[in-house]
Amino acid sequence: ALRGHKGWGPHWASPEPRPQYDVVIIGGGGHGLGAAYYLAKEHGITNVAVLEKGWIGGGNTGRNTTIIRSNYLYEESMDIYEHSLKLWENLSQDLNYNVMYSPRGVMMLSHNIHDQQSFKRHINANRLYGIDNEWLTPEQAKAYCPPLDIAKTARYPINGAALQRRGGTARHDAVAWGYARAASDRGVHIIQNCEVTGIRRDETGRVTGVDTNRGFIGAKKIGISAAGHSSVLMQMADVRVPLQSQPLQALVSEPLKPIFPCVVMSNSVHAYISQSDKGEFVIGAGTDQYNSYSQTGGLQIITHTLDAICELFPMFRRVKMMRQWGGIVDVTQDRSPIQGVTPVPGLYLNAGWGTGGFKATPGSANLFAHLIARGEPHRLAAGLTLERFRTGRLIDEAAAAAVAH
Ligand code: FAD
Ligand code: PYC
Repeated sequence: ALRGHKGWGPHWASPEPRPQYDVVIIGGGGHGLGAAYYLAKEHGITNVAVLEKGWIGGGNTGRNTTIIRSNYLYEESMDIYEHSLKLWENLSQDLNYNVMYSPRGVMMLSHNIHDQQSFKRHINANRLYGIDNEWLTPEQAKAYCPPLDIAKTARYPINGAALQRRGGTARHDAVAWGYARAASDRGVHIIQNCEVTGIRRDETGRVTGVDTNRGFIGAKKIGISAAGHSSVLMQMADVRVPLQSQPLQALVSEPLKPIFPCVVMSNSVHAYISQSDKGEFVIGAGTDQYNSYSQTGGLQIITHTLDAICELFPMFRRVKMMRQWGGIVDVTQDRSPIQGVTPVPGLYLNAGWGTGGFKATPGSANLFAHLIARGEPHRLAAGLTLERFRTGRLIDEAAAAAVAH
């Protein structure tokens, strides 16, 4: 069918780097590309380069299971994730690029009284803050997701579920491509195969640019949005950050006819699943339990995850798996992100999104652009700075992260 489509140009330009930019963003994932787009669109700053060591979207943006939701516990989190969810709702129109946002509902299974109490606490907090989230009985959960086994004799019986109906999924690489095209159209330079190897500063300590495998590139301001390599890059500016990098894996099945209408997550048994528009089951696991920069991950983790999927949905026991991969997630001790200024003048950090930053892509990018343009955090991200690790006022979202760490 594609033979009829001739003369399609590249979606974004691939220019040679300029010697000097107003802003250099390190990392061509959704967060970095999105920040460049919003810098141009909302702040009129177009002398911007996004430097990506591989190909855009080749990091966690193109490796994640695309679950989108805003059902977090604390106001600092609800602010940014709900800001993001609202941007998702209109993102395809904004970018004129179909990111296939599908609000099919995210259902989180409760297996014991502890889960139930925790989910109800989240539901109450969300509803008081104007965010949709509701409690379902096991029968209501099964009506929403017919393949679910709710037998009391099941290996992991469920006693209810929390449902966010506005949650859902999107097409991950379309998010990178859509932001790249829209940013490039506004004059942003997207430079792939350009690895940052050093951050240079002047005698006052202020950033002056970056060393790369394509030479020195000058910059008045630098934004780091490099997910699993955030601490590696911050080290180049002599700053230690409270982040650990761990592999997180996912896998997909052979394609099947549409059978799975929503997203289901179970934190207690460590599995989450949805069905892509191609028909594949998209399945994810908890993180590997040790730090690593490997994008492979341990086989025992996904074996355990598939055990759980087969127990929750016995009808899937004979489905074959097709592909497995890993990404490197940057995890903070409170499972909340870091966005803010750093001790180095002109250097801004967006990191620590760990296992849950895909859903945050538009919101985080939008607020990171504000931070870089204005030099101070947006009201909606004001609680997410590095400062909390000094004061001890942590934002513990371990339960809402919903992925075993
Ligand atoms: P990335 O897309 O990783 O972009 C960072 C980029 O920086 C990379 O492309 C990398 O190559 C580049 N880079 C690194 N070092 C350098 C350097 N020195 N020079 C130049 N470039 C460099 N989140 C959800 O909300 N929902 C989910 O369902 C979900 N599932 C996940 C499943 C898996 C298996 C994984 C791995 C993650 C999942 N996440 C999920 C988390 C989510 O993917 C990430 O938090 C989010 O995509 C991070 O986006 P990013 O743009 O910051 O990072
Ligand atoms: O944050 O919702 C999430 C998530 C699901 C799978 C991995 N992360």
